[in-house]
Amino acid sequence: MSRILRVAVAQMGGVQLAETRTQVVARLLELLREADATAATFVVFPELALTTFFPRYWFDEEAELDAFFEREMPSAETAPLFDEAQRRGIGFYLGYAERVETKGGVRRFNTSILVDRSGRVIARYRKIHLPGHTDRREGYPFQQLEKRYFEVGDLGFGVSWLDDALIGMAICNDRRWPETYRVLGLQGVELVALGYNTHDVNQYHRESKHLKMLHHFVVMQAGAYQNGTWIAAAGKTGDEDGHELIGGSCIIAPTGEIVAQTVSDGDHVITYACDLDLGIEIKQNRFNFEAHRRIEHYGLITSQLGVVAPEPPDR
Ligand code: ING
Repeated sequence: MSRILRVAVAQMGGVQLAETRTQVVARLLELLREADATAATFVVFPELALTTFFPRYWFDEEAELDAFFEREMPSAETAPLFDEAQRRGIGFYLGYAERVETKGGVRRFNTSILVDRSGRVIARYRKIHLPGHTDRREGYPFQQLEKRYFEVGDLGFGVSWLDDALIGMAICNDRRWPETYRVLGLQGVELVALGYNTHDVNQYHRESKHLKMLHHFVVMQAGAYQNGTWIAAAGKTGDEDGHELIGGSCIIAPTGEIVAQTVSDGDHVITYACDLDLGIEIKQNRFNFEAHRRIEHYGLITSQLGVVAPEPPDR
């Protein structure tokens, strides 16, 4: 008997700068109800789901920046989402900006959590691949200051059992790096939940919308197939204070096929009955790591950071 997990991807339209946490949580609650109406038992919300994508803005004052971070999760504003999910017996992935006070000082991460169907946080992930820059880029259409506002995640890529599904987490730019999926794949991941916020234009060079969407999908389809895992990707999409975020929220099978995809750029739920055993055949044959990988030849992947190429022959 196959293990079927009814997964919902809860895509959000833009979160405007002026929207309060309470207003955003009301939208998340509506998405949760819509997901429940499709009999989903696991819902994936986007990256930084509680706020606008604030790394597009430069902040001089720490207090201004901290307004976008959560000091506790659940908080008073987000507790209704946890309560409603627990009442409906639904687990979820939620992306948000995490602020932690430690003996060594304040730390800030681009974080996601995995919440089980009893409303308990069973796993936390802190984004590892932070794109963008730390300095202010005059003349750019928007800033991309994740490297300035967040620390590199310190929890690695992990997997957790949510009922009988082995779930891993990633966030946005992580989806572009094959290492993300392979480290999760080496832990037997069956579903990678990820949220993203991707502007539909690049800061520094023109790129067609076609290419933006091709890159968005191809990296996840490859990651799914090469590791025999499902991927559920929830975007924050559409207009955010005059900036456009791509849509393309989707659910991808371990075969690499896109089985469900949004065609809008607003608040929208797509659901699919994911057969978690679909990946077994791929993991036992085509990508049977134990039988086919040759780690004795992969040393450069973890020992060398950047490219080291031989000089070209004298011409
Ligand atoms: N956003 C973008 C992403 O990886 C980006 C940044 C866009 C990097 C396009 C490279 C190319 O989708 C986040 N939040 O990581």
